[in-house]
Amino acid sequence: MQRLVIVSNRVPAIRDRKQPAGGLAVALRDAIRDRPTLWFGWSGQQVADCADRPLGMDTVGHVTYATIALTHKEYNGFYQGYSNAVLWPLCHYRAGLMNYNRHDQQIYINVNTLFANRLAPLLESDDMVWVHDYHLFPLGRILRGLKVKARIGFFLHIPFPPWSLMRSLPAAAALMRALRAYDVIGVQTEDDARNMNEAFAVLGIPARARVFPIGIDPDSFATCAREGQGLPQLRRLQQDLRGMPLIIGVDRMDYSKGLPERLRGYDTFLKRYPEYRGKVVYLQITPVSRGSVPEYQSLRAELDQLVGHINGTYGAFDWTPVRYLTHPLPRELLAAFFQLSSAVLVTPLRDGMNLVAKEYVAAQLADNPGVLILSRFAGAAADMDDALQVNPHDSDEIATALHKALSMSASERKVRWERLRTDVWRVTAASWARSFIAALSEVRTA
Ligand code: GDG
Repeated sequence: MQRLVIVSNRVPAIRDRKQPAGGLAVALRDAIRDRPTLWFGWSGQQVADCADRPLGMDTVGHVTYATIALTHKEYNGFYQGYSNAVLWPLCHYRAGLMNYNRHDQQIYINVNTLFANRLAPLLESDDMVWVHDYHLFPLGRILRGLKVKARIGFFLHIPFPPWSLMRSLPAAAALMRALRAYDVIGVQTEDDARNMNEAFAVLGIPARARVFPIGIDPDSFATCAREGQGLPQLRRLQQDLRGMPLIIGVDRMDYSKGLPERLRGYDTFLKRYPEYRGKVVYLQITPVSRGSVPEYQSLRAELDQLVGHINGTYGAFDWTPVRYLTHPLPRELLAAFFQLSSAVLVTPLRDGMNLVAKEYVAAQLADNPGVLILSRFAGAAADMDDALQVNPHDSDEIATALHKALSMSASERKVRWERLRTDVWRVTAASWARSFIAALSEVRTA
């Protein structure tokens, strides 16, 4: 069996190498179960200068992890700067939030070159190299420049915008040309593939993006929900609810997730349907992420303000309309909260896929499933017609969907959930990885 080489910005932390917890690691677990694998990427550590940074090597079973530290300067320019403050907003259709400068762009190229230089000597010609995400767009081209002959594939986890928007990135054409080095280019949805292929066509680049939608491991998430039933925090929340329905939201704190829009939707809901005041609880779990990028700091301030406004306007001495957390909860507890809730709000303005939507479906029980309220602009919406789909910019539509979800008959909830469930169990993390690897293994090496 050929060796698989995974390259991603972050490599699972040492404590997660036996039992992965992160999304990418969980997604790939099945695909690499019995395949010799090398996983290369950033260790998560920052060092003062680049003189002394050996590759960290650690082998667990048949997977070898090769990691490298970044300097503070590289972390700021490559990760916080170009990846998260230029490519992330642009790919989420938010060119106005780009914080572009040539200096960070050069550091981005430098770090991709560093990755390529350190990875190339580890590669063999019949390896299958699978590069992940926007941090590493140019990696394949640089590896080819180092005469790497192995097959190299690339998967983009986030959306890809139309060329008319993409070209606001000064180096957009170079970035597109770099993609040509990959033997297989994968994206999440038909929309993303259409946009990327349009850009290739405009630039006369002979490359083609294909769709490989990602999924979750639904059995293991359902098991999490079962295991969470014994947790004391679940019982405490249940007692606290005193029979009120629970609405839930779980998102990294990111402006792509439509959090202010969602809170405005809930505000409109309480305004338009006063009969729900004092009769419903909305729990929003929003672990802080990328907290040193300025846009994320202003998002946090906006959310603090909106939550305070809603609780101050509608709250009572014995009722808090929004419960808002900014720290992560254990996976089993999340899954158990999903099962307890009557509805979930997943309202990104743009999202590559959105795994929370799929996890919510996986956590439900057949006799009393909750309702998925889902933005049309999440990649997941393409295959989830039975969710209540909303435009997150329209707070009235969110309010109407909440009302519909909380008043929906059990039979309609079951019918919708059964159909959503079929899809969540059909396209899984394992099937995603298998089909990408199959596509890569069909490529003939040069
Ligand atoms: C990127 C793309 C694409 C969240 N809070 C907690 C927690 N989470 C977990 C969720 C879920 C994961 O984090 C988030 O995944 P998403 O897909 O929703 O979003 P991104 O992080 O933006 O992921 C996205 C994905 O890559 C895969 O290709 O779907 O579009 O943006 O698993 O459950 N987990 C725990 N506690 C929390 O508080 N344990």
